[in-house]
Parts: sequence; structure tokens; C-alpha cells
Amino acid sequence: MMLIKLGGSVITDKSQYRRFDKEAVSRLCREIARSGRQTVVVHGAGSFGHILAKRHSIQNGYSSKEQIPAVAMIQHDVRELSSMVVAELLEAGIPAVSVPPGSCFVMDDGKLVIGDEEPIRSLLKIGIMPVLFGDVVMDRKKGFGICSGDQAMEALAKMLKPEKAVFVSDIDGLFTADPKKDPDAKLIPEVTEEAMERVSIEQSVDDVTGGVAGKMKEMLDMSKNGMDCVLINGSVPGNLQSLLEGKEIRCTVARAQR
Ligand code: IP8
Repeated sequence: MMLIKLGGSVITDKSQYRRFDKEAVSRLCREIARSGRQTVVVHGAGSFGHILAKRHSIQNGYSSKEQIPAVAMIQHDVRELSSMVVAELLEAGIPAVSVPPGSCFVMDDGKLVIGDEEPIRSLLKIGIMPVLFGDVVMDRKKGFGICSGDQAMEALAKMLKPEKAVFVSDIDGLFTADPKKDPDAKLIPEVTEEAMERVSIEQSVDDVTGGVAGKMKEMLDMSKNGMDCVLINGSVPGNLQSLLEGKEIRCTVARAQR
């Protein structure tokens, strides 16, 4: 089984509030279907989550009652986004159901707690893909917080032990510097803990849950459990399907010392 995260930068236009990229999502869902692989999809929040979350400091937890309408609005927006992603999966012939972390789980001081695995396992057992996503989740210590799609990936990887965890973004992988600013930036095909120390950490977008380098660190952590974590460019048509079919593509693989 392959665990796939469709990043917010591929499924939305991150600069415009609530702008869904239907064409990209439809193509990626068809690539998943055509690969014939068993997959579980998680998605990011993109401009359906990050813009309001940043404006109201939702990632730092409860600080004032002025944040509450934003908590409800972000949950509403990311649920709408998830419905649109699920609609494209269904259209591609993949039975899928949205499982909103904020409605099904809690967090404990920023860590996602999946107390009861049964709903997810039962869906999978009858052949339905559970789709988790970046959401605002109630937190035992902070009142509420942001659960990123990456945190959902980590929890699902522990639970489902996939063959690979694939992070679909709008860049080819991790670079030695920000490729959007530095023409000499080079792609790093394989990342180890040691290589990570030499990477510029400025490769980030306007994102409350960290940029590329932060995500790569999380990927390295996840790969300690013995599974490769791959960062690929989903804006290149056919890339995701090729990777799922076991073909070589331009990407970065995180492989921690095991
Ligand atoms: O897009 C963030 O999830 P991500 C979730 O996976 C919200 O980082 C609500 C901003």
C-alpha cells in the first residue's frame, strides 16, 4: 500500500483564498487510479486553511475569543476542499470518504492522537479509501491547534505500515537552496540526516506548518520506521503515476539511518 499526500500547493492556488485547482486534482486522481496500486490519500489545506490560520494565529492555540469564528470558518473551508478532492477521486473510480481529523480525533499539545483506529481500518477493509487532511483540531492543552496533513501522514504511516509515503508538491524535491530564487540550486536526490544539515532552511512558502526543509525533516523522521519517504513534483503530468508504477523519476528520497 502507498500513502500519498497531495500538498496544498498542488491542489490549490496558495496565494488566493479558497482557490481549488480542479484540473490538477482530477489529473492526479486519474494517475492514482491508472497505476492500479492500493493507496490512501491525505491532502493539505492550501489557501483553504493557511490564509485564515495565519491571520488569526490558530497554530499557537487559544489566546482570545476573537479566534473562535475563524476556527469554525477554517474547519468549514477545509471540509469543502476535502469534498472537492473526494469528488475527483470518485470521478476517477476510487471509492473514497473524507475523515476530518477535527471531527474524529484530538491533539495533545500539538500531537495528533488517533485513539480509535476502527473507523479507518473498517473503511479500508470494505475497499473505501479514508481521506484525511490538514485541519483545525481540538487540543487537550492548547484548546485547539493545527493538525497538518503531514501529521496525519505520520499517524497513518504508523498505523498502516505503507510501502512508501509519497509527498506530492509543486517542486521536484529538496534543493541545496531555494530554486525559485537561486539559479545554482541543485536537487538532492537522497536526503540523510547528515545532508539535511547542509540545506538552506529558507525554502518556505507562506505556510503556518513550515516550509520544504521542515517537511523534509519530518519525512526523515518517518523514514526511521523502515519506509522510504519521497518528495515529488505533482505539477509534472505522469510523475505520480510513474512513481507508483515503480519507475525512476526526478525526486528526493528521505532515507534515515535505520
Ligand atoms: O496544508 C494545514 O495543513 P497542511 C492545515 O498539510 C490548516 O500544512 C488548517 C492550515
